[in-house]
Amino acid sequence: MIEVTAVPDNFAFDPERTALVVIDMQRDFIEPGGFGAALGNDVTPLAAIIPAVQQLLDIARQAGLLVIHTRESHLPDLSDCPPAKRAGGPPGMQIGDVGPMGRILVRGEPGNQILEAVAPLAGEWVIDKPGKGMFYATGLHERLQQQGIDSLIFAGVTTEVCVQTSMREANDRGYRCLLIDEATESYFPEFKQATLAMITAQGGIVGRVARLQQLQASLG
Ligand code: TIU
Repeated sequence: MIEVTAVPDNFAFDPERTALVVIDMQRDFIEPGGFGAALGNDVTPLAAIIPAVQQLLDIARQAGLLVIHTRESHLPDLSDCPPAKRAGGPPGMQIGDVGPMGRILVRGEPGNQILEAVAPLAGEWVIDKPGKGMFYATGLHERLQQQGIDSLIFAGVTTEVCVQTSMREANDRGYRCLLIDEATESYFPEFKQATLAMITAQGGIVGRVARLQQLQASLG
């Protein structure tokens, strides 16, 4: 077992039973000129985590971890998009509408692609998810069980939305969860900090948080 110094206490994992999950590093959320920016968000803090996510990918690949990438995406006919979710967006900028990088959150559109800088390698899993959480309507839990995965290391965006939802779903399914601080970000810095605090409160009620350097040190 590998032991990582983390908050609130150490995170122990077996690399053969652990996956790195990189949540929704898609162009529409992170690039200037994408959907996230068009909604008025400052994407600069999100783009700033790219080097840390690259480093984390390198570490995970070298350690032989299963690597999983997710995208928040819907089918072109929106049959997997609940009307209530679609109605949550402002008029003209709802899921399926034509945004600055193609149809918003629709599979196959330019804005829905993972950033080139953190692109999946052959053999890595790419999970298209219609929800915020990575387990809803994806079949991912069954696939992870088949692989014997019991621990998950998380990165990606945004911390309080798709990352936190996925961690909570994972926690409920019995996975031991670690979030890497520098490899996740929010459009709202205070929401990131609040999320780290609530994940690790009460003895790590959702999971643990470590710095990239702490993970690196543990793998020697
Ligand atoms: N990936 C993800 O977090 N989806 C979002 O819609 N996040 C927002 O913060 N809006």
